[in-house]
Amino acid sequence: MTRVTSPLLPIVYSREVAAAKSRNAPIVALESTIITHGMPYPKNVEMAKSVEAIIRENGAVPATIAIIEGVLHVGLEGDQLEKLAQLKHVMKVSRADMAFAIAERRSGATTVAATMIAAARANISVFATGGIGGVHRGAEESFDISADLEELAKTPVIVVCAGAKAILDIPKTLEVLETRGVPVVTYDSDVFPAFWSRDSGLKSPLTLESPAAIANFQKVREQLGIDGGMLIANPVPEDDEIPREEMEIYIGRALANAEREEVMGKAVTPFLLDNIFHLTEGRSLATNIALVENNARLAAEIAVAMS
Ligand code: PSU
Ligand code: MN
Repeated sequence: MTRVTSPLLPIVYSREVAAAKSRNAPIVALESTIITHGMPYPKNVEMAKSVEAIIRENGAVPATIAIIEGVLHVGLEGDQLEKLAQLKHVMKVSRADMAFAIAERRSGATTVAATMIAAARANISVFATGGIGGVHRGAEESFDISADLEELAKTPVIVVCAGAKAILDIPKTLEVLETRGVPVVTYDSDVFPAFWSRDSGLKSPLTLESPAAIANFQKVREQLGIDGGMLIANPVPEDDEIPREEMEIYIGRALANAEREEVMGKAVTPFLLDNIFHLTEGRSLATNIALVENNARLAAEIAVAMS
């Protein structure tokens, strides 16, 4: 492990990421909440390892981001990844509590928002995940809007996802992204995807058909002095999708369970994902893994095109 001290917070890089940084090789950031709060062990660590391998196969270097006992890690060694995937009481860390986890020497898994903050600090501009957080259904009552949206508005990282999780209010999520000036680009399709399904029923605000076009779009944004992030939505492969009508049934039940059990705040997303996993008898997890792998491939291609 190589310790690199900056004028700001010290970051510990994995050997592989430190080497990639020194030769200016393309790097793709990965989040860790999806590992600790999004999938059960051991599927979570299998997913994390296969996603890293896919990024390498496509010419980039993976940097899984997490806080381990108060230290911000960008890139994890194999044993660290394995340990993280087995942790029972790890914090789910977003912008609000990222510094708290570090100050209090806790371990924390980074959400999309926190991973973007760390990636930007490490000069990594492409990040692959499953689905971003967004405006929850019923947000007009609960005010539950993911910090991921605000982070996309201000932090200059390209986030590759499979759309917004269908458990959310997707039209409202797109409205907030538009208001906050975040480009939403669907890869190779006119329709915005809904995580487990290829079609959310909504038209995509923008469409691009190649990693080179995405890299060029980002270049022009920079030339215009437009900062902040951009969202690339990559539809789940056809063979792996669960159609929207079918997902709606499970989502309806999961939302009713969450309401009955009065689940609130940051527990909502992990609760719904776990509930849907059981309701679909594991099918949602297979789809989730397939879409993250698909996003890792595209993110690596974009990182290569930008370098
Ligand atoms: N996508 C997944 N699984 C997950 C998440 C996303 O496939 O577990 C996580 C991400 O870390 C995302 C977070 O940032 O859920 C959103 O949580 P919230 O809605 O509480 O902001
Ligand atoms: Mn929330």
